[in-house]
Amino acid sequence: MRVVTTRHFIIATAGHVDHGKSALVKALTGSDPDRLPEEKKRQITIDLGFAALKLTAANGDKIHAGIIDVPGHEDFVRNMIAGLGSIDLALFVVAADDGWMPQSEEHLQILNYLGVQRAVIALTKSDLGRIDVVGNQIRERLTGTPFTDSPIVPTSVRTGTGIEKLVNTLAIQLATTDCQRDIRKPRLFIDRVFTLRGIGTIVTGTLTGGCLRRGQQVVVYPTNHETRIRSIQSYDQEVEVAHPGMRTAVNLPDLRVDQIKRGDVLTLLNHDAPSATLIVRVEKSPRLNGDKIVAHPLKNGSSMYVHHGASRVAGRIKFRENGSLEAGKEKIARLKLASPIFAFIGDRFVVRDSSERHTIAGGIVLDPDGDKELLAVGVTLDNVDSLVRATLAQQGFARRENLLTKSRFSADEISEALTNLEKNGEIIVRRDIAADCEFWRQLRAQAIGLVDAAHNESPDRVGIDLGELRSALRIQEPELLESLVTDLCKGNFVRKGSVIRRTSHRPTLPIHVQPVQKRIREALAEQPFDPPSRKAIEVDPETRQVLRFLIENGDVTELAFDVLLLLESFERMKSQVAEFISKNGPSTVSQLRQALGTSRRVMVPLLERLDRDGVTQRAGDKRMLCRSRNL
Ligand SMILES: Nc1nc2c(ncn2[C@@H]2O[C@H](COP(=O)(O)OP(=O)(O)OP(=O)(O)O)[C@@H](O)[C@H]2O)c(=O)[nH]1
Ligand SMILES: [Mg+2]
Repeated sequence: MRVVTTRHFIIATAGHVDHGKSALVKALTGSDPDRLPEEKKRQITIDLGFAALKLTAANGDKIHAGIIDVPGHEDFVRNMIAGLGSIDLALFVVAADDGWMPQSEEHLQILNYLGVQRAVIALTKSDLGRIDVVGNQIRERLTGTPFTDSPIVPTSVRTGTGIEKLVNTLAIQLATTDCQRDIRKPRLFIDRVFTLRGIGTIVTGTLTGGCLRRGQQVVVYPTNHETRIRSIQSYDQEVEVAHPGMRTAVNLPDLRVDQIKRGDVLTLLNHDAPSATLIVRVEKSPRLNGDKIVAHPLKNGSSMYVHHGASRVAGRIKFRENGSLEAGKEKIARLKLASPIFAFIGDRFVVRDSSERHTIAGGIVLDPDGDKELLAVGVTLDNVDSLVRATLAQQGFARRENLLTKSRFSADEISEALTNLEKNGEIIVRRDIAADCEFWRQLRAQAIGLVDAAHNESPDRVGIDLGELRSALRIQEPELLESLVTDLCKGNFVRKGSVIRRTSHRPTLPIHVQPVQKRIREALAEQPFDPPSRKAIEVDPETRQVLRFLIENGDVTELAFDVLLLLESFERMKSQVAEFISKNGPSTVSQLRQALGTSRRVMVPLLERLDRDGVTQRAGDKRMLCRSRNL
């Protein structure tokens, strides 16, 4: 037996004022979406209304659709857009007595800017005639849009004509619509905030990108309020989990109503943050022409309002290239917003003019953080491989865990893309780092150049210090340096401590300082167990260089900064200490000092070193031999 599944979708109405949207929603669902007293009094929709529609697909699957009823009046377009942030299908309404009107056109453009792909057209008030004429007019107006072939259903709430047909048409359309994807990055675009006595603050919105669960820790952007979900309702039912594509009401008792507003986004706690600078591709509808104000080219540097999700934020637009944006054209631009938004790559938005009278453009987010170079214009935003490749090509490299977190792809999908691209030799993946091939090749070549230069310039040095390498390469992220060094060490390089060198490199002193080496050795050999202090030996830059060489190569042992011994002296002292103690039992510093004929200055750090090396160990104020002694 086939298991019946329930699929969730969001429908929003659209269309000119008074064309019968709310009446149609009531006829479809039985509930009146106009809930405000002002709306009832004026018989007009002012703000978003909500209803639920249960349908059954031909195969028996249940279809659960949340309907968002929007206002048609031109004064409330901003409320209308807030309802459209993430819908699956538009119920586009045109009245038979009125035909195509200004907000029919404006709403259609808004749906296009937001990338809505599906619509069912209700030709309302069919009892008032002109079905054929208006039907043809609608068809003509939809030509060239994604709704070219969308079904048109004449309806009348007066006579009941077409309502059943409309229900069936919606069911057929939704049965072949893909459900919203679960990429484990839930975002609830909040469109209502209110309080219920005894329950506290409730926010409602359309959930996208992932699930929300009762009890989860969440954060509200852009205010960064962290809180916990006490309970969730969907279509008046308590639920444990809300899925993408559901109208969702969340109880957040720890937040006050005045701490949240429409347009905020509720999401899980994560490392991302909202941003006020975005790189976008912005377009002006080719449907705008003539000398209407809305058709005027959009000037570089214009102030405007950006509608994203349920939010509306003032901002300024700056095109990458000079010049204005004309109807039918698109440009890459930087948006600077008055308040940050939590956007992902591929999110759509609508642009309205600063007086909020006209819808003037729309676009898609290319880089939600706007701090990187612009994504190549030709990138396919809905292809994860292409996006990963382009992102790495643009920024050189990324830490795997930070790559494309603000995108419409899940962490698993991104990880899989990395594996595939690496397998095809299109990118480099090393440990926690993914990089563009060319970037990696250059970085590697630069690093090798620096190691070789260090060997050439200071043949007496073991190699180059990793800190030095990091700052010469201007690397900020320790993970990148780690991956690079690991990569180099798979080839002809070795790392010892914090130094990297060519495997073949043997440090040598330049000829002209050879006499200095001789002098130092003689000075240290004169009283081998109590040699002069470093200060006395290291009198100029040359002796400093040679001493460092001798220490790095192990010819001179550095007991303390100021106490240096020739290696052979150190070895002799070590065996004499061991011999003395094994003959005389545990001994004090002073006994050993006298026995070896040295000073406390040398003996104290010597014994500390022998303790560390596991030759001796403390026993009160005496030293005894270490049990598992390595001589
Ligand atoms: N004759 C007739 N009148 C209708 C029909 N549908 C709606 N009306 C009337 O048209 C008027 C407007 O209907 P609404 O449903 O409020 O229109 P709307 O599109 O929601 O309007 P806004 O939300 O303000 O944009 C009301 O007086 C309805 O009774 C219909 O099928 N036939
Ligand atoms: Mg209405």
